[in-house]
Amino acid sequence: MTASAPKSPPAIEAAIFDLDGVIVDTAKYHYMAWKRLANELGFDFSPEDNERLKGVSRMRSLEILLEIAGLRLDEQSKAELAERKNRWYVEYIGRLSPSEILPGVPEFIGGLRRLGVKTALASASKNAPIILENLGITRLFDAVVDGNTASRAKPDPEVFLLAAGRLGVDPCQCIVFEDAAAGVEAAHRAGMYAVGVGSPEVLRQADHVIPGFAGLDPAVILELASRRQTRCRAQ
Ligand code: B16
Ligand code: MG
Repeated sequence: MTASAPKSPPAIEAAIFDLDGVIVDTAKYHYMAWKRLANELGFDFSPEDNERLKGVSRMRSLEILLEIAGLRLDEQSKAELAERKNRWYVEYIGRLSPSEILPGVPEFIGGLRRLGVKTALASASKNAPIILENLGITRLFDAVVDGNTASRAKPDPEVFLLAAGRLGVDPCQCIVFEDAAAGVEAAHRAGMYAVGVGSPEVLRQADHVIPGFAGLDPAVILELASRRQTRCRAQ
């Protein structure tokens, strides 16, 4: 019996992007709206507290805010507060313009698409479609999966698996770009290669960390991910 040669990992065929913190910094608008709500309720909410809300669903964010204030409310009051915060947030993001797209993002995604890679957006935000419209980049994505479609929050892998399904690509041939630790964990649980966007201290579990997309060559990242992907079942 001859020993079979080790199988090389399949090439990356799709790239899946988180929204807030990867494509655009909407965290500052979430912060303005949560702080306004906290102030109305009689307490303060700091930028450090806001870090805990990144990548977290709207309802879970409210629960964290209330935990910080030591407040316990019934479900109906929580739903009303979340709705009030969202009205302010939607007002703020109504003024978003293409100038707020993070540096290098359109060039990087455009480059991937020219190399034949499919692209998807996978965000916890129920406002993702309006944000993409206001930034003028809806056309950069073959599929959009957001908080309206996915019911389970990251680190559950649902949002990424739905995106891979929409693109018709095996999860292990997908690369994910994420700024939150919970998102990196979700990508790994989906069997995907995870690139952290931001600080290596926060994104310790990522397979690779980049500070941002400016000047980043899509071919180099694809080559790296294709070579290092170890989560394919048949490998
Ligand atoms: P919405 P991402 C997340 O976006 C934000 O990081 C998080 O702070 C926010 O609570 C969540 O979306 C839900 O947003 O209230 O608009 O539905 O990072 O998953 O793109
Ligand atoms: Mg994010």
